[in-house]
Amino acid sequence: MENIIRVFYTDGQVINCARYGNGHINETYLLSTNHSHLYILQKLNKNVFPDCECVMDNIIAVTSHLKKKSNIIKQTLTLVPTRNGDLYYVTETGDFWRLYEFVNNSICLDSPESPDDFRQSAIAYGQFQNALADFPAETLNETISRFHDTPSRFEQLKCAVSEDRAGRVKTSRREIDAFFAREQEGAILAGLLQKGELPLRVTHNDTKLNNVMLDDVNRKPLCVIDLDTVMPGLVAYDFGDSIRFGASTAAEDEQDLEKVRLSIELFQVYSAGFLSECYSNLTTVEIETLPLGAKTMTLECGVRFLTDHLNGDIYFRTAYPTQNLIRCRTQLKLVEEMDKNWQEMNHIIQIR
Ligand code: ADP
Ligand code: GN1
Ligand code: MG
Repeated sequence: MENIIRVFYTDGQVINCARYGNGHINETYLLSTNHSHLYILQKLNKNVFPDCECVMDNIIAVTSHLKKKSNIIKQTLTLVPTRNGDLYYVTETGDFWRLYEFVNNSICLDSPESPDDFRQSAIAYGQFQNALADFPAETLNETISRFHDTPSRFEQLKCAVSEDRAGRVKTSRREIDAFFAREQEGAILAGLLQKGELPLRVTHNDTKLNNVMLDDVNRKPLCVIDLDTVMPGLVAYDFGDSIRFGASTAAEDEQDLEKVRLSIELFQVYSAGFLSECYSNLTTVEIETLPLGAKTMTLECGVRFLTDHLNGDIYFRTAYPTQNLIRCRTQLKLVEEMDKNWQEMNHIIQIR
């Protein structure tokens, strides 16, 4: 670690380095220096990102665009250069490391402490959408191929079932059947995209509540982080993934499914916050398909957790062997909750 840290041009000497955050993908460390300067050091997950250079090229381009939009957004992630002036470091073994300025005086939440926290995250992602509206989407690399292509995620699940690499198919039958019963439903959004009824935009694609930093005093949006998956996508992906994670009444890995509900209040609050920022830029079909985005992203994420469980937990970071199975169950429960609240969800979006 010391050799990695020394590569970067820090303000003062690094006196502490510790694992940090609850992300499922990268290795994240908090660094502090004897000048009381904080940084976030990350090793990219090269198993998840086959071409880390493409990821870094996107981030450099997107952050430099966002920095020109101080009229729309407050702060943008800032990469700290190496002593050679590069914006990331590649080790001899091909690992990619990067250093970010820590977003000071901020909070990062795994669940909203009040409906207003969730509203503020919606405003952050809505502003992010606006700030990238004039970014040349065709110049972005696809950092993970077919990331939100739900039918292709079902194909990956089929492969995982037939390979049964971890010998877990037998004990996951109920979940496998439940997801496949919804395969057609999961393909509706992709079908609309294919028919040209929905426009591709530059989207974040991983809009969890813990990928936005709020001001720790006034709790207003400060900075959208985790830009590894910024790529062309549908607005419904960004809206939907936020609802999936933040409008649930329980954690993604809650074992007691009784506790997992869709909060209609949080759905309403997020919809209002998000649309207050980007309503005028969206087409009617985009707005109408936001609830479908929530259901599709939840279904898709459940499929991804189950696939990883069957593959032996090779993608998402896990703390125990059934965590991905438990995660996929909460997603299934949330999809059922969305079925129950479907009319209400659509009504909330329509009355805007
Ligand atoms: P992952 O892809 O693994 O989710 P993230 O980039 O989201 O990685 O980082 C993991 C966590 O580290 C975030 O949820 C947040 O708590 C913290 N974090 C990341 N970047 C910053 C930053 N620039 N300032 C403060 N905290 C950060
Ligand atoms: C991962 O990186 P993180 O923890 O913010 C994943 C998302 C999933 C999410 C589920 C690159 O997000 O797609 O929705 O876990 N990111 C990647 O919690 O796969
Ligand atoms: Mg993250």
